[in-house]
Amino acid sequence: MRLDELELFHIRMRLKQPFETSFGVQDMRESIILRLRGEGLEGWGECVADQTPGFSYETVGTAWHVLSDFFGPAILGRDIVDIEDFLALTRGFKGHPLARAGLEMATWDLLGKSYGESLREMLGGSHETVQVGVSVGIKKDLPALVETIEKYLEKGYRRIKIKIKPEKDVDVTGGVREHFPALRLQVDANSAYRIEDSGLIKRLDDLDLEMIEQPFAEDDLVDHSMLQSQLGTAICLDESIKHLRHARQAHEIAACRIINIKPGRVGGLREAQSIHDYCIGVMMPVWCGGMLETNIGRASNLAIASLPGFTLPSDISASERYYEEDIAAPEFILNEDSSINVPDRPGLGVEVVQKSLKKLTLRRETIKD
Ligand code: OSB
Ligand code: MG
Repeated sequence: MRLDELELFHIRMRLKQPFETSFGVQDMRESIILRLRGEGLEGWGECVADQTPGFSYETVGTAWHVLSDFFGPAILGRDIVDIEDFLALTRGFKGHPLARAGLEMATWDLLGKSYGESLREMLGGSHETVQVGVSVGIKKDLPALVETIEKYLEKGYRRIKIKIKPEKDVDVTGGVREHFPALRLQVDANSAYRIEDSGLIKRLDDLDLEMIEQPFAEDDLVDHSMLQSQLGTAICLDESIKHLRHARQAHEIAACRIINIKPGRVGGLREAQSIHDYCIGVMMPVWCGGMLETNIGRASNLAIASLPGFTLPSDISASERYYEEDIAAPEFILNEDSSINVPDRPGLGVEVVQKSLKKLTLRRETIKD
């Protein structure tokens, strides 16, 4: 298949509720939607870089630059048969995993449509539904947090993750545990602590948490290992794992017992699949993290989370949790058993709603070979 044209759409969408993490509050989310054309077909992708470098050093601006000046020109006018061909064309470039993953997603969608295979089938997914939970942002106080959690439990979610940051950690988490003694509960610090805070983190150890996600900075693998050796609770790494080799190194020095796989963060679905395969081999459970995606990215996350090693509930909530209006259909709904169905139509299995995309687009660029 010859790759003819790439279009980038810088979109901005208002979240239904502001989402607060240790690195900031977000009420709008910006991202880049990609349309890749070839053989009369179109593949869609979503780059999960945000407007600010809070979660990752990448932003909409840096991703736009590398997609438009490097990644796009490297693949346009070229013929590809499978995803390996795409990877070979972009292998010469360093870094920028979020940008790379957005383009890889569009390529998978295009290949899937051309071969008549769903992304789940192409990746080797074994489940038709994926167990999911909700990631709840930081709230102003404990009652507000408890009320939010109650609302999600009523909707049918059976696993809750709460975001924590200094001053809003042990007491808040302890309060939630008191209200919901049997809840599958976990926390995510998004790198807000340092090794000096180990005493504080250890106080979370008695709260019967499923895991403590990314307490330290992304390049602090050794410090995570020191902390893990002093905890009964599993550490889960998110930001720290950007390659298969990070997963291997984290396992070898026991820096974590669980990995959150985000295809964007690791540069794409192929790398996500490799990490998954490695984790199966060393019996490390994995789950799929979220980046407040539109239904395009959500379809991709569901496909990867259908692989057999994804044994813990993923941060993939129903569409209605995120935006008033999405840019792709159909919307994803929560099943009674706290699962979401994996799309089974060719490629990602979602349709872009042109009217909504147009309305939410701030800037657009077409790149031809
Ligand atoms: O650390 O998992 C994270 C959202 C943006 C950036 C980082 C994270 C998150 C989430 C949201 O937790 C999960 C979702 O998409 O529902
Ligand atoms: Mg996280």
